[in-house]
Amino acid sequence: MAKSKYEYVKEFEEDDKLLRNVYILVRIDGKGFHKFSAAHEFAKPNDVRALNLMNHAARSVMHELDDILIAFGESDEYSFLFRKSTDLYQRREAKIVSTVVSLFTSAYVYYWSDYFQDSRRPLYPPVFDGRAVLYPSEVEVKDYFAWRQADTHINNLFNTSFWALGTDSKDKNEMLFTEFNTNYSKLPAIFRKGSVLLREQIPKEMHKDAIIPTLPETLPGSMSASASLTSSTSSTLEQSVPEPALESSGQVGS
Ligand code: DGT
Ligand code: MG
Ligand code: MG
Ligand code: MG
Ligand code: MG
Repeated sequence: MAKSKYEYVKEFEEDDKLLRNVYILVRIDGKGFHKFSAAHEFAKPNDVRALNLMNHAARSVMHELDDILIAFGESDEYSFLFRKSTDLYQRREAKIVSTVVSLFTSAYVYYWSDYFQDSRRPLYPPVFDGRAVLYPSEVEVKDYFAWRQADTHINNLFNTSFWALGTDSKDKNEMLFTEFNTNYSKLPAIFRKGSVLLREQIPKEMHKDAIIPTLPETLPGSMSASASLTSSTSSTLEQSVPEPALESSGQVGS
């Protein structure tokens, strides 16, 4: 077919291919969820329905995009790590980020009523933004997840104390325990540590539907929504994220 005289406009599109052979990390975050959580009366400081809905939306993303190895979620955000070798959309940044954000958002709305059973849909359309960051090695990847999980912990300790005390406090753990009968370390792990989704290695010939990522009950180390959490964040990630474990079976997730 002959080129139309209009086709030159295609030349205005910019090449946004991401560097090859490095990890692609996509993080999405709810826009204005301070307001969204108040409008929908999320429980304070943690609403387990909202967190489980986030996890379900992230599972949908991992189900669709096979090259995501691990995902970490907390609050109104989720991080997705792609394998170094991914050739999804020839690594075009806009295509990758927009697909993750769109799929996450539509799943969030689609599954809303499964978690908020007293309402058919949100009061207004939730919005998520997204960005891609490149990390050259496992060192940065581990530190990235350690950073996000430290954020979970710091925010949760602050928020738990804040809502219990009505104010900040010097010795939060002690006050929570002695005055509010709350043992911080016994709070649900999903509140203190966030959630991890791991892709389990399965034989190639199995149908794609068989690999819907699940939330494991127990993970090596401490990164789990429900397992008992003891070791430090960084040592946990060392066990969960090194490349051999990501690229091969067995070490993580099952
Ligand atoms: P942004 O991201 O700059 O558009 O603004 P926000 O308002 O989304 O702020 P962000 O992302 O830094 O903080 C997340 C907000 O969502 C924060 O105000 C707390 C709220 N949020 C997240 N999860 C929960 C929850 O489980 N319960 C309640 N009550 N609030 C939550
Ligand atoms: Mg923000
Ligand atoms: Mg936000
Ligand atoms: Mg946020
Ligand atoms: Mg098309």
